[in-house]
Amino acid sequence: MEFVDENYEPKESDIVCLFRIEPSEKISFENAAANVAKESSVGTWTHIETVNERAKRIKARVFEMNEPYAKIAYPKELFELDNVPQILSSIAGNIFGMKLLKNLRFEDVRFPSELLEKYRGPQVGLDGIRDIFSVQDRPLLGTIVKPKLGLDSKGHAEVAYKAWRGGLDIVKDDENLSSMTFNSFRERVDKTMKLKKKAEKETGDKKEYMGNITAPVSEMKKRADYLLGKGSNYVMIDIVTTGWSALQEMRDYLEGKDIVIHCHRAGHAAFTRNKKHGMSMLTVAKFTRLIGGDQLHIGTAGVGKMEGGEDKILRIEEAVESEKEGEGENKLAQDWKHINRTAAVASGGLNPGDIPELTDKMGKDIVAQFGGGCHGHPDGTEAGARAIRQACEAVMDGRSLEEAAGENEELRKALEKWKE
Ligand code: RUB
Ligand code: CA
Repeated sequence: MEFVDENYEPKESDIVCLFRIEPSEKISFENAAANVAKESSVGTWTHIETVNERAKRIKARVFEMNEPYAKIAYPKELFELDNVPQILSSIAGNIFGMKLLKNLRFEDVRFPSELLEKYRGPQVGLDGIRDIFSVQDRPLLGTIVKPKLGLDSKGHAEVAYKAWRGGLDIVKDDENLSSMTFNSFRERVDKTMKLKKKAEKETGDKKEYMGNITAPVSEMKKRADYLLGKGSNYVMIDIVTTGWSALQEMRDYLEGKDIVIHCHRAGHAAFTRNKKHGMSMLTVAKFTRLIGGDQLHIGTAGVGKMEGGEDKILRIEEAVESEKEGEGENKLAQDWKHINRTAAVASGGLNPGDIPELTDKMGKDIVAQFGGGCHGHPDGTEAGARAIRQACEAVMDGRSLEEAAGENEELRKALEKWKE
């Protein structure tokens, strides 16, 4: 069986993948690419007598090589189209461990229409999220209650209340906060939702709380229902640690409930960070949008505490927020058809002084989150939230932060604390 065919024209119904391939010393690039196509579709390491006509027909084909990149087309028959774990067991499975390869990175993917049709995508999506808050013309602003762990449910709710009062739209749990001995999920939800309503009354603005429901799936369902019962429009899930099957199951479970799924990506960098090996965050983002994550952490172009090149982050933003991705070299452009847009979440080490650069690069269609950059304000959480809101408003009005700081003490103190 031949796995390289540069004359092959990928069909609309194929899944197409872009890989970055580094062969081991023993073999050529072409041979390495052929082995990726082989092991990820129908073949194995040696000639086998059981190969039938179907296997020959549905094998994957390397159809374009631009060393170190290769594009591989996978006929749809290789997949159970509505089963993301199965799809990834093929195209992102055994191949990463082959001795014939020094490094292998799954860079990009394009889904065929027939596959898109099997998925619902985000239920609320970026546009629906903007409608929840009636905020169209600025980034949505949020905070993560800090310390990550340590506060009891009462302390948690009070911090959340201060952040809302100060002008933030969204308050979220941290990725490792679920139901703790000192801060149980239900008690936290009760107290936080109560103060959310109070903050809404006092400010006249819509506020939201993103409770972290991360747990085994059966428990996540109970926790999602609990949040819904308390009037929440949001759930938060750590999608890497809970896994693709969990996200699929939860998206199905929440169908018709008009709830936003906030996807935290804690753990992604274990396999997305190495530029030569693993799977790109772009690919993670495309699968997340396909399944139906409404909000996804994608990084903070140019600023912040987390690793991730600016170009890569802007490419991910395109993948989650555009209706149709633009064509380009070493790129697979998706037409998202009926799939709603996912809101890009910029988070990780942000402070109010970062807002000009952040919005200049990522635009205003982001959910910007500030943990330490809110609660670390010298005058506390409420002042921190005010400083964030003041910075955001100044930037949206085309004014410099320095100018706005002249009129706003909270912003002035924030800039002073976090100046480089
Ligand atoms: C941010 C935080 C989030 C990070 C994760 O807190 O707790 O978990 O955004 O990183 P802080 P990423 O604002 O204090 O840094 O968003 O890159 O996945
Ligand atoms: Ca966090």
